[in-house]
Amino acid sequence: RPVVQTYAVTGMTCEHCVRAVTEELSALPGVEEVRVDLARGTATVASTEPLPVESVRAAVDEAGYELAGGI
Ligand code: 9UX
Repeated sequence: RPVVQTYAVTGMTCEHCVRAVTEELSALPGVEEVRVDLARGTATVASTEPLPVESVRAAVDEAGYELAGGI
């Protein structure tokens, strides 16, 4: 079954931010589903294997935002 982890992402303020983060995280190997909650400032990722935090950080950075940590 998938591994589900929620991360705090800072800097997202609109639906375009949400889309950018969703697309970058979705491109990581093994990711099956991404749900970004703009109001909470979180991204929840379901993946086939645990994701290296540095991969998640790099994806969020690539989108233009900052990974604040795991929740
Ligand atoms: Mo919306 Mo997000 O115009 O950085 S894309 S604020």
